[in-house]
Amino acid sequence: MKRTLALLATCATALGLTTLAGPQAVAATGCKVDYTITSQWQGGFQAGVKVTNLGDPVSGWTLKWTWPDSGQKVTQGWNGTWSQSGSTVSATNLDWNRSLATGGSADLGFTGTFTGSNPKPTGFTLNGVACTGSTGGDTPTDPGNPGTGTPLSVNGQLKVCGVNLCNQYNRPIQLRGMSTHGIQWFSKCYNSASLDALANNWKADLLRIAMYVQEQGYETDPAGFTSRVNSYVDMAEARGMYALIDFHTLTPGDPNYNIDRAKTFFASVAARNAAKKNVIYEIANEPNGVSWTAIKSYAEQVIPVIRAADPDAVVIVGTRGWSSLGVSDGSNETEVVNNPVNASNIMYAFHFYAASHKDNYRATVSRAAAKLPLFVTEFGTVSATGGGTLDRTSTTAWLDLLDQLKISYANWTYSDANESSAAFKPGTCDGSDYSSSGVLTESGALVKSRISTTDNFPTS
Ligand code: IDC
Repeated sequence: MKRTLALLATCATALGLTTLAGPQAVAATGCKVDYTITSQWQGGFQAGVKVTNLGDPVSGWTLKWTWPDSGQKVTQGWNGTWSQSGSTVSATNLDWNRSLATGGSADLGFTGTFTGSNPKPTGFTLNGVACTGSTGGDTPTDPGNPGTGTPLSVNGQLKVCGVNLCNQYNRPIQLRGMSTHGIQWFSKCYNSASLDALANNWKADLLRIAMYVQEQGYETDPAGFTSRVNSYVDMAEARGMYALIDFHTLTPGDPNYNIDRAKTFFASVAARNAAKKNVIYEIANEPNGVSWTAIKSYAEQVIPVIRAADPDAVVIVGTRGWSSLGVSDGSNETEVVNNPVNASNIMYAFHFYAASHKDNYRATVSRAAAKLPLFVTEFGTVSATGGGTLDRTSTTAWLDLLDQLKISYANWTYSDANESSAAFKPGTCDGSDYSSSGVLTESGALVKSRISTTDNFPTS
């Protein structure tokens, strides 16, 4: 009897050990959360939530917390599927950020409302495990770029590597920023105060300088517009932002109509800005009513002019059908893939207006991004007219896709134009406040909430 019992006990121990197979087979868990209120206004706020997995890799996750104040509510979140039940918030991974390696992190964010004091939450869990590495509630991290660097100082000279835009460490990055409106009309919106706000409050990485060629633009005063563009390049550089020089051809749609002007203009701005690291050249805004071969021929004449003066800068080529990769003309990206511009260190422009351009355009970008370096040099949250109703669902789908693919973008427009694509309410540029939420349109608030999240540029 005694012997049997002893044997059973031994077996049980052995079985237990077999089941556990040693201490290393127990899944290691742990996490850390950095919760930062990035801006706050009357009754509303925006926060960034960075969750870092300190345990074994996971391939699907849910982050939860409970608000200490019952008045706090998430109204719109990004980079996850968000819900709130009572005072418990949960955010579950999207397809593209489902995997978190050990030490890997996901950057989430949301806008919310509050009553009372808006305390920071505690009690974060990742897949049900408490995030004891949490800094929530006490040490907010810098909502800006990590370290002391600006987007420009961290990334330095850009280059195209594979299908990506890469920084000085040859690592893919995404730049997020704003486009001016036509500088012939809205120069009052581009001054020290507005560009300070763009860099420091919006935390933009990029200013696109939209220099129309027609419509009272460059053709009416080449020297004057050239010098205005140069001064905006300097203002962006002084604030650590990249500057995208946009030769804003629109009507007529054939860029070859302006080829002599383009050669003169780019020879001048490329020579003047060659030593700078913050300049990107966009040689034709939106070719339309013209074949890809005609656009390619234009590019192959203008690019050498830029290279002769500024050999290492990235150049962006517009595409057919208002820079839709041909889709708006019934074509698609294959015409470019099969017949690319004969030049290196170039990218192709893709533009969209969220209320007009939806799933079939997104499918094209998803496909094309595997083969072509793409840069969304212009997009709107509204219809292609620049007006109409903001399409929040489509804009969010687009920006999630661009984030996932690390495609850089600039939003039309950082201006107070009386149209729904403008970020500021009419009259804003007559004042000096470009930072408070009260001056933003619905589009401005949405785009700012996306642009102002932490960049996390790789630095090695
Ligand atoms: C629009 C402006 C509008 C102006 C019009 C013509 O928002 O105020 O009257 O141009 O100059 C584009 C173009 C961009 C358009 C924008 C909205 O690149 O110049 O701006 N858009 O229509 N492509 C698709 C949309």
